[in-house]
Amino acid sequence: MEKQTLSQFLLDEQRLRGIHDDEFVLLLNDIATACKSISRAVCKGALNGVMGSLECENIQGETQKQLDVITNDIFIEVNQVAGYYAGMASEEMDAPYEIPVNLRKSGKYLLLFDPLDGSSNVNVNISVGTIFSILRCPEGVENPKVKDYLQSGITQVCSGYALYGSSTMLVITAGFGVNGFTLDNDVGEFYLTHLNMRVPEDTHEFAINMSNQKSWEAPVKNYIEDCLKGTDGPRGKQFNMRWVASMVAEVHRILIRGGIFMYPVDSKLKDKGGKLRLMYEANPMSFIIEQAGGLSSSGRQRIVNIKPSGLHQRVPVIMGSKNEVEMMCSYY
Ligand code: AHM
Ligand code: MG
Repeated sequence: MEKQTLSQFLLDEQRLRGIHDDEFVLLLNDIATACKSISRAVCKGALNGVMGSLECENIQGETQKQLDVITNDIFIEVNQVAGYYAGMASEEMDAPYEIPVNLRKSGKYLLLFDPLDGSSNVNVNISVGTIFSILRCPEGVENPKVKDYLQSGITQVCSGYALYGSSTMLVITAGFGVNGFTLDNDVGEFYLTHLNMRVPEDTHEFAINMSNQKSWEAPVKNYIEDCLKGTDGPRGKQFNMRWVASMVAEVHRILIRGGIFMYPVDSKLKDKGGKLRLMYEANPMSFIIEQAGGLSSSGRQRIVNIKPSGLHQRVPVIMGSKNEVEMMCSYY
């Protein structure tokens, strides 16, 4: 079979399945262009002299890396030109970004993103990624305010991530399954390589930052304890553990071979509500995982059902293989 580029794939879906309008196909091409550009910036590594930290912190009080800011600018610049968006919001910006007046074209959508997730890994040459979520802009709103962005994950039109790993990949869903594309650097195009990705329902692999163990809440402690008992314990199997500290890499591994990813709330994070951000990380990744047949929960409810109360809100995250997430949540 001929190799299909991202655009050819989307146009085929439009023609054969009647999904996506022209604007949506073009909009995803712009997302892909921004990710290609970020991929180049990340791949150049120390050659560009931008691997260090900046003096400033983002709204979450985290020290920003130079690349956090550079990739944030790339994502805005590439995606604002065509006029699909009424506004944008990012993990790296305190307030929503207002589209400059000369570029405003009554865009239908809102773009939310984390331009460089896992950026603490960038100095040590470990995979990082970009995560994005597209929402509809409420009808009649031309200059969206924070409240216009506070929509539950269930309303997402599209979400996805780019993984800058040993190869660069773009994985997307628009509510019709999940498909993965690999960047051919010689041609500068994303090609379809992973059609209709499905998360295996069972797993014996968990991903959690074990160094937080003493601060977890009881259900998480009990669940992990049972996993660690191996073949003699209640789970009756030997578990394996992985922790990249890069959510995109973790979720991608789970899409390929199954697993459960957890960033629970712990006593250190209690006031914040968790570590991961609902709008930029948890919701877009939940949409992907659920579309691939997996589950995503805060432990107490489906993440995409959470009614957001703030743009930078944090939530506990448990996602991955269906049967394992169900098992984990039964400990709550
Ligand atoms: P970031 O958006 O500031 O990079 O933080 C999110 C990242 C996730 O990719 C990853 O799962 C987690 O933080 C790692 O946390 P820890 O440093 O506690 O291992
Ligand atoms: Mg992040």
